[in-house]
Parts: sequence; structure tokens; C-alpha cells
Amino acid sequence: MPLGIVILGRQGSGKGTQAVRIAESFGVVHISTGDMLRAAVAEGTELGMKAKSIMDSGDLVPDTVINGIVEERLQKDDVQSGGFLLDGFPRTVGQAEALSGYAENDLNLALNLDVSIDEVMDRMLARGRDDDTAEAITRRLELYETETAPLLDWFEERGILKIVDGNGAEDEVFSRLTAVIEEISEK
Ligand code: B4P
Repeated sequence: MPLGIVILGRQGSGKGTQAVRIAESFGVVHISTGDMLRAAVAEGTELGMKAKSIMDSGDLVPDTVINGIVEERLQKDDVQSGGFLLDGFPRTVGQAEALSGYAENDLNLALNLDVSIDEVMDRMLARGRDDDTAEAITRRLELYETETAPLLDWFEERGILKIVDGNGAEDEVFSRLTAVIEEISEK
């Protein structure tokens, strides 16, 4: 059975950084909703035009928009044969419910990359992406607490949540994540 993984964590916790390495190492397809949205912005598509101002302010793109994009991507052949690693999705209970509607049986692990607020602030300010202004970062962290943190209970109730310490060097964090994924893939 191919692996089905979601990676959660505060914005700036290193989900994207680690997801690229996990996908390479375990052969799963990396699906980043943030990357998909940034690509749509760069291409100037209708979705990109709608998403740009939402992302710049630190708000979340509406569930109805994101859910459709992810559902379509999960149906592609590469995902069906190789499995998936969802990075940055789900971010709300509505998104988690949509995901369980189209992939519940394929989901084996929810990783939460745990990094303190102070540390993610520093990392995002150092990263300096268009949406990494102090106001947008504050807004994203507020939304994380109200919209995304409740998902930890949601995945815990389903018995698939693993919390991984995301502090420290990239290689150290990757080793911790690898150990958890290997344990699951051997089951
Ligand atoms: P995302 O693209 O998902 O980005 P992110 O959460 O800000 O960052 P991530 O956790 O991936 O951290 P990274 O590896 O870059 O979202 C961007 C926006 O898109 C959202 O705010 C929202 O508007 C929209 N969006 C996306 N998905 C959505 C959804 N499902 N629903 C609604 N809206 C959605 O790491 C951060 C920095 O730290 C990097 O500079 C990295 O080099 C550095 N770093 C990483 N690991 C480190 C380590 N161990 N030590 C030191 N630095 C480290």
C-alpha cells in the first residue's frame, strides 16, 4: 500500500523544507498547497489573482477553492501508484473533513512539526517571502491557533497523529521524521 501522509505545523515550521526531503527519500508525491497557489499567482491565472491578496494578508484561501484543487490532484496516476505527502493541507477542520471524504482509507500518518512561535517568527522574517511581512505573519499565527491547531485533536482521535520536534538543524529534524515514517511503513 502506498503511504498517505499529511504534515502539519505552524507557518514557517519547516514543513516545505522537510516535505521535499521526505518525498525524495520515500518516493511519495509531494503536494504543497502553498506551492500550487504561488504557481497560480506567478502564472496570473484566475485562481492566482484571487489568492494573491489573501496570501499577502496572511489569511487562508477559502476551503471551497482549496478542497477542489487537492481532490483533483489526488486522483492523478502518480499519486495513486506512489502515495502522497500533503504539505500545508489540511489547515482547517473543513479541509480535513473533505480529505477524509476522498482519501480516508489512504491516510496513514499525520505529522505535526512542533516549533515555538518565537522560532517560526525568526525563520519567516529571515526567509523574506512576499507574504512574510510582520502583519501577515502575526495573522497567519493567529489563524494557526484558531483554525489549524484543532486538527491535532481531529487526527489524534483517528489514531494517526505523531508529534515531532521541529527545533534544531534541518538534518536532525529530518532524522526524527524519517524514524517515525519508517516505523509506520513497516507496519
Ligand atoms: P505555505 O506555503 O504552506 O508556507 P508556510 O506554512 O509559511 O511555511 P512552511 O512551514 O512550509 O516553512 P518552510 O519550509 O518554508 O503557506 C503559505 C500561504 O498559502 C498561507 O499563509 C495561506 O495563505 C496559503 N495556503 C497554503 N495552503 C493553504 C490551505 N490548505 N488553505 C488555505 N490557505 C492555504 O520554512 C520556513 C523557513 O525556515 C525557511 O526559510 C527555511 O529555510 C527555514 N527552515 C526550515 N527548517 C529549518 C531549521 N530546522 N532550522 C532553521 N531554519 C529552518
